Amino acid sequence: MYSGDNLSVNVDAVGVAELVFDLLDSPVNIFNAKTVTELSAAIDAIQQNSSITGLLIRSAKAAFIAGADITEFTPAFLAGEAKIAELLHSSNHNFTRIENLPFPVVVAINGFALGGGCELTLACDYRIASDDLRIGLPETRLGIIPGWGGTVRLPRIAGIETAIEWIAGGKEYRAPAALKSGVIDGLCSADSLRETALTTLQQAIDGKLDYRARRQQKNAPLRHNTTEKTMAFMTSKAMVLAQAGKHYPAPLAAIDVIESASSLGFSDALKLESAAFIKMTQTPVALALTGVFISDQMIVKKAKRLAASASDVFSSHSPGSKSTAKAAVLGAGIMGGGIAYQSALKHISVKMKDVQQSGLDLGLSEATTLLSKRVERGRLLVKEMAGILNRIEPTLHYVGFDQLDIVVEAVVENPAIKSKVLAEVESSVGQHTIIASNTSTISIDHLALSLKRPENFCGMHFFNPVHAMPLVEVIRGSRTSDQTIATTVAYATAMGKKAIVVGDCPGFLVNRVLFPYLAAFLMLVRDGVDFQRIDRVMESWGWPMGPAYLLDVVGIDTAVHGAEVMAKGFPERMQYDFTAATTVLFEANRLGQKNGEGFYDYSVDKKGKQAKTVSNESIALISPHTQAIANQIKDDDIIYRMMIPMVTELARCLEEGIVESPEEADMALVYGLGFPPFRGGALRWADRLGINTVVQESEKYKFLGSIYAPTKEMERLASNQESYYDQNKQGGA
Ligand code: T1G
Repeated sequence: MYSGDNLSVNVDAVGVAELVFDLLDSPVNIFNAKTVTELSAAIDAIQQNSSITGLLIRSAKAAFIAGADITEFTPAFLAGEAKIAELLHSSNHNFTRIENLPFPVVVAINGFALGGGCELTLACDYRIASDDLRIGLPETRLGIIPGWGGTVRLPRIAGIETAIEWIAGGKEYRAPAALKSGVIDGLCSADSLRETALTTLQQAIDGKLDYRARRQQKNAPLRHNTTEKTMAFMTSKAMVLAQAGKHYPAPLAAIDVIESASSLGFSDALKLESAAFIKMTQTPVALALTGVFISDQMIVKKAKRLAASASDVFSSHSPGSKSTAKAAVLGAGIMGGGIAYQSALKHISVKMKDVQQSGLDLGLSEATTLLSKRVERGRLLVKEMAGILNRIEPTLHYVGFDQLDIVVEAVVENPAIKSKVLAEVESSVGQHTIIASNTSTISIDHLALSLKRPENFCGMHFFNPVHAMPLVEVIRGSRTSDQTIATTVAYATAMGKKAIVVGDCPGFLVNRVLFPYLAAFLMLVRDGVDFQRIDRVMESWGWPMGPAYLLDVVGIDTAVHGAEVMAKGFPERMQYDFTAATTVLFEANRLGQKNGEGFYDYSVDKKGKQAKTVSNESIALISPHTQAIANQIKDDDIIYRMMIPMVTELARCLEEGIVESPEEADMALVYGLGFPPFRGGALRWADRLGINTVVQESEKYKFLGSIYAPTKEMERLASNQESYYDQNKQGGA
């Protein structure tokens, strides 16, 4: 009856129509502009056919619909409010037309039904889902709110509390939770989904189910009494503000819409939603978070492509399947133990070698603790725990190393010790075994000097704690082969990590840009700015922790050592010509959280967490090395003085080819350092400010040292008013 590239409609002999989504040349169904247009034409055809008695909507793909096409967002958001209103209207008009058809509409939902995909299901009369359902409204995670009736229909279908939880939280829900909350009406196996949905449709056609009553409920104001409503909104707003924080306005905006629209009929409520949606699209946060989504997809895709060219031991691996890969980690310390745990968790058998039994015991007990926490949180069954632990094989010897696909060296960060261990392991592994060094600063080319097969060697920089930090930097030395990079990326991906390939230099990408930021901090302290104030300012700017706190968490000794390596690598920029607060603390044996005292003092609180308190001792130690020249400094100056060296070093890494693209550069900071996602990355932040502003600000601070000197490319971009991101695609500004 209707046949487009992305969807079609057929009617059977008794008048039951089926609208089937099956996007051409796309692995998932999404609402791109073409699909919206086709849907409109399909509804026209349905409306014109008087023989139809009921409509079933379903997908021919492995998932239902993953929402609006996010790649179309930035140009749409930048096109202005009138254009966005037009786009909203097209889909809303489609959905209300479906909702008002003169016969019942049932949707069969398989797999993902997210964003606009979920909103389409809400416009239908009955929702039947298969067991693999993953449904939700993730819009607030993109800095916007549902725009196709989600804030209006969901509270009217499932109640205010559920709507607030789903929309403000932006999570995906599995079938049992969706059924319990009343969002879906029935559940069945994937095999019987179409039949079950057709049966429901027939019951509605036969008058056994009152679909008209459902429509009435969706069109009317919400029925809760006023006190109940007020309470629900007040408590949820307080909770959301505490959770999302001031930098993420969308969740609160969504609750405001639900609240204001609750006493209105459908079309007025929808107008409110559209207005609020448009407002959110004009925030920098929406552009940044949309950009982060697109960059993330690009990185995942690039890693998948690389992994596919690797030997198939890792690339054949998919979640739940048994990997045939054999890996090993050398050193059962915090990093080595973490790598072994993460491998085992993701179904990869791993040997964990140490020189001491006590080291192995510690590595295993760490893994056990992490697994127990997962069990406590309901994310793992006790019976699965033993299986995971059994995948870690502790050993004191190199027996069986000749059979391995990859070995990760994770011994102490000392070039001499690492070189010795690497040479030793190379003599025990097979000709094709890949050796990766988990180093945070030491040059891969330097470490490769101790090896006979440098082509099989690369860096694999994990971040601490391994299980929690998404990033793995895969470092290509000048003699590393493509195959080595591909297999290492495949391993990192199979471990559930985001792999970004970077070039070899001291600190690689993330630490190379972190150290100038930390140097900026130490200069501010030298110039008399209270380190607690700097922490407050940077945390309020969006960092998960300020620089002093971060240094305490990393370890003052580690930071001092890292700064020495970086100063040697980049003496023209990264050498200090003053006594740094970190050096003073290190000499006083204040090593940070690890020994309970650093910039701050630490004690274990009731929940077993390290709580920080002001330390008069550290202040007394540091103050003789400070000069009160920055007394008048404003918060904005602190931000510029901290951020410009980071942006500049990141720009330099991009120019030198240490990292291939602005997307990877920015996402490495988001995944590896917790750079605030709502700012979209350091280069995107610079784009937003305007590179000319960054260059002008740099000028003000150049007396502080060459970490503030803009690169040639930054100057070029500034004078041509260009940016790192293509404004129309990725919305940098
Ligand atoms: N837009 C554009 N592309 C998308 C997409 C989307 N919504 N969803 C998936 N893709 C692409 C993805 O980039 C990849 O492309 C391929 O599909 C397979 O995805 C008005 C405002 C659905 C959980 O936030 O979370 O609706 O790499 O490899 O791991 O209210 O994709 O093959 O070229 O990630 O199985 C709300 C976003 C939009 C969902 C599947 N929707 N997608 O994960 O496969 S806002 C979302 C995802 C909205 C209305 C509004 C995931 C997935 P390529 P994949 P996966």
